[in-house]
Amino acid sequence: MKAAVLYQAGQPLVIEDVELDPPKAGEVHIKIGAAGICRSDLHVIKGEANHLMPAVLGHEGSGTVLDVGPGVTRVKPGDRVILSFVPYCGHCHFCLTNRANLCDRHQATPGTLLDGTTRLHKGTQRIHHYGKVACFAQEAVVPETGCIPVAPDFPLPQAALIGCCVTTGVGAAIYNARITPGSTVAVVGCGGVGLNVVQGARLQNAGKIIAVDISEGKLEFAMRFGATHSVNPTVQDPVAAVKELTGGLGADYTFEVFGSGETVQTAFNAARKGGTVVVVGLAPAGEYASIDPIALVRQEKTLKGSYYGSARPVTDMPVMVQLYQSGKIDIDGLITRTYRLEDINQAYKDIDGSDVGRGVITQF
Ligand code: COD
Ligand code: ZN
Repeated sequence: MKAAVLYQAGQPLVIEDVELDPPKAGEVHIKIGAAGICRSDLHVIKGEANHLMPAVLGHEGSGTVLDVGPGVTRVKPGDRVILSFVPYCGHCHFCLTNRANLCDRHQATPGTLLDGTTRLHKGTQRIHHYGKVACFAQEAVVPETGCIPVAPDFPLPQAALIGCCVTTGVGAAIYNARITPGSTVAVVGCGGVGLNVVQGARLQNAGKIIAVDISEGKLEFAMRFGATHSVNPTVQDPVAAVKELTGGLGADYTFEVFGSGETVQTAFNAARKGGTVVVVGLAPAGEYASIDPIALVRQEKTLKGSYYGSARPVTDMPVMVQLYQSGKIDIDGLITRTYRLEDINQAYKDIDGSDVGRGVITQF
């Protein structure tokens, strides 16, 4: 089958034939239907995030079950599924305490399936699976716990986006921050994930939602997704602008949704006394944010991370499906460009385009 393989950071992805072994116990063989172009893969492509190579990237995916390995009970051939990039073991401390997004076994097996081996290879060379999804390919083998069934007619691109940007962004707003009605919110970075933080804040009935982004196009998107104000840091100081829009206080909740030390500082400094700062982005390895410890204590700010929207994929992704189907969140409006798998390098070149909400690969 065809896959986009990353051999070395800084190099383009290579579209080529690779071998995919059949699913083992507890695993599922998937025909990929859609794969989103998320910045997290780009962090790996650029070498800003470390990963075992060679690797098939792609962690925002959906598809149809082709066949299942021994013991699989949750899905059967023909089922349509959202793929979760944090499948879980069900036995570790975090799974047992309702935080499966932090599963120990998942984190201890980067680049492989949960048993520590790969199904992808090219002859004797093994190829790693990014996020246990590896959906920049025609097919994938994934753990059963990474499959969330949807109705047979649920659209595959929308299902893929629920697999990452929707759940990560909306979840950060509703499960992690638990934004309260009428409060003020600032979202630093309004790409695919940040726009979902914006609509998550709208869903929580936030009073003011301030979008902060260096791209005018993304700011326009944010206004369509529920932002009430926009701030461009290339034109004005973002911290001063957020303070001015919040009566000099700073925002009740701020979100960092780009992944850099500088934007973490912006989010921290733009929060009011007693405010909550939620960091969603992963800054490049080795980069640090400088936080004033005095401000942290004397201003009683809360600084917290959020991974996968602090959601429990198996129970919370169906919630996202419901929110979409009842018109409470917009996913259609995010999908601005579709691509063929062979055009994936172009799709990553387009990611910063002002008219791009989310690119999606729909032809494999
Ligand atoms: N100030 C404000 N906005 C900025 C700045 C800045 N200095 N620099 C860039 N931006 C904007 C860009 O213009 C863009 O609109 C936005 O930030 C980023 O959007 P995208 O679409 O490129 O990125 P996303 O939304 O696909 O991904 C954002 C993440 C933060 C999720 C990603 O970058 C990341 O850090 N991922 C690692 C965390 C993780 O693993 N999450 C789970 C899988 S996604
Ligand atoms: Zn992602």
